[in-house]
Amino acid sequence: MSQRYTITAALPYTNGPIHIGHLAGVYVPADIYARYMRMQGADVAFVCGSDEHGVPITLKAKKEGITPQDVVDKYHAIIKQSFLDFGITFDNYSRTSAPIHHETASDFFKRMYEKGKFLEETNAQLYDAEANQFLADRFVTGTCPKCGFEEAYGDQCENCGTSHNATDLINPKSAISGAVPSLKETKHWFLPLDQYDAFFKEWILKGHEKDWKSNVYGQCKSWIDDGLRPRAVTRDLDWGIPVPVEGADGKVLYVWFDAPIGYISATKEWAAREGKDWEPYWKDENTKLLHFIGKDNIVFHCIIFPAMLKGHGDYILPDNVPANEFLNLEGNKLSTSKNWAVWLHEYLEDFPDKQDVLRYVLTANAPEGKDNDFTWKDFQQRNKSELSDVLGNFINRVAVLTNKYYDGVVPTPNAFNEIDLKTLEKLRAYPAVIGSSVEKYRFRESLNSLMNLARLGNKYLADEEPWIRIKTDEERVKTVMYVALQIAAALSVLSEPFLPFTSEKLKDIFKTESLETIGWNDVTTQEVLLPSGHKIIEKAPLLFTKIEDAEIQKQLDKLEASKKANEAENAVAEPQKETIGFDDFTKIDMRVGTILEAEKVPKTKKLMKLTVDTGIDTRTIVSGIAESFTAEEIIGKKVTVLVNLAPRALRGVESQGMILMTEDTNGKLVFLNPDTDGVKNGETIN
Ligand code: B3M
Ligand code: ZN
Repeated sequence: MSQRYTITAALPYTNGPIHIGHLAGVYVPADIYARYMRMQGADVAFVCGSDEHGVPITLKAKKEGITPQDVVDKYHAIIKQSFLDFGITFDNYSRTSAPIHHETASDFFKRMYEKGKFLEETNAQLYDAEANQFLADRFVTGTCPKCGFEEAYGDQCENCGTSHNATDLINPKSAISGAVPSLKETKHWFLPLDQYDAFFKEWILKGHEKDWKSNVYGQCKSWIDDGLRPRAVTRDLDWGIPVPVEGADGKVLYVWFDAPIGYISATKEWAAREGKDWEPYWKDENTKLLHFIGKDNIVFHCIIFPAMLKGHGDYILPDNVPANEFLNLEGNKLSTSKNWAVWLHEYLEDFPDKQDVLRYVLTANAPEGKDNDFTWKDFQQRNKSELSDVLGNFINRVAVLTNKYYDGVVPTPNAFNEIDLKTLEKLRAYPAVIGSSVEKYRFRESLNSLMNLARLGNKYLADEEPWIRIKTDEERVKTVMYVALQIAAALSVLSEPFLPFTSEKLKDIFKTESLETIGWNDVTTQEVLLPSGHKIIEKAPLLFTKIEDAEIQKQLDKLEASKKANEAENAVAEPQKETIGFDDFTKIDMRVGTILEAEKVPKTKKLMKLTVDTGIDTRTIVSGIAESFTAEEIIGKKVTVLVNLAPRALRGVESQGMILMTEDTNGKLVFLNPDTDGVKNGETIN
């Protein structure tokens, strides 16, 4: 019986599309792992789905003036499609609004309730009297009691990861009205985490010190050491799964109670579709349950959900929770609300055939042990110097030379010399080397090993120089090309978890579909992967094409636009200057004028020399507007001129006044122009 794996990837909140931070932290590593395990012959259920409840959805709906259902329908469709197009091989992508999930989550709660696993308590909770609503989770922000971060949510601080109760926040503020909340009594059901203290000490502190990642273990230890406290698992909200017990009208399950159960519902839905039994995937002690998540979800997957599973009693516990740290983008934290992100669905529009380039870069840069940064320059660079120059180059050489020398037919080798034997021996070691890194969740390392195999191929060809030897020793070249072809065939198999689209192309190039399938371990055990006489493709497509500077610039411009839009949204007007008397004001002489001529001041970036008709005279004014306008577009423009400003010399040109300007949200200058034809030059402004 093959090893069974239940692999879950965090259910994305359906309040926005997927971005590269989600991909690097969760979905790409989870997919590599699932694909690899399937290639090992494991029995895999890889499940995910949309997290459609919770305050983030309600807030988004409020902001856009639509219903929460509209929000989740919109983003569920986008997310599901983009995962598919990106080659993430979920066995099932479900959603928490599905009836099977409502039923599963309700039953789960009821069972725990009946077993007396909750505390029922009435106590004071934060309340927004203006909005007539209790404030939980993201409906309230305040200062984190642990780290002092000022934007912590009611249930969690995203800065230090701590999970707390909303009443723990210092200086809480309603996210709906901005009001300072009052307190109001309400009844809720609490999961008494403190009662699980001994269990966690045994299970995590003793049991997983060695095999869990140190960032995950460390966070868990700190919570357990701090002392676990009861957590409310119900909320006074109208969006979510109704609390299925009497006396709970108007209450729903806390989103973090229902969401992880979504993994179970997704497995059930999948099993029903496939005619399988879902239960062994969640109840058989031999099944390995793995949760791929980002670091902000650690407490929920290592403490709260396991306490639920344990309290319920029928379920296995996670074997590992390989959480990643965060990916930043061009030096700044990724943010859905600030639109500081590379959105997957937009990436796929801009780079429709480059899924693997992004998969590659996100894996090579994965924030495994610490936060990491994605930059577009690095993306462009790695596509060139790693994917094209290393992998693409090797495959291209092998395919081209095989066609050139042997009409695309794998030659029959002669006796192997020591270098050939060493190379083949190294080749056979790769499945274990790459695989053992994957099994330890070291995906960067495993990808690097895969690339080392391509490097091995390149070095072998560079040392053996078949393109030179062909003139003197045709027999030797047959052996060399044969060995190189074996490496290429191995790459077509071993690249599959990481670069699935490339792997497909490689299989086309080397026509492996006409052979018996080469499995992961066959690379080690099979003497021959591509037999002599086997025919490969005549003209191999390029694996990786160049990414032009203009394409990168377009992406950078998009980010710049987001930054500007954010700055504009958050811009606070400058404080008012000191009060002046009316007399001071009357000293200022402003007139309507017209720009007659304009030319850039040579050797300056910003300055323009203008000839302006002020109605009093025609004079020269030097103005710093050359970055915002061309000369042609401003000639003839009506402007406001401060005419009695003391003249001053700018770059040797005397400026006799000043043109009044302001700035738009993109930082572009705008004239204060009296835009009426009837106003004559020289008209005073007061
Ligand atoms: N939706 C949080 C998040 O997207 C949450 C994960 C649920 S996993 C059960 O970060
Ligand atoms: Zn904190």
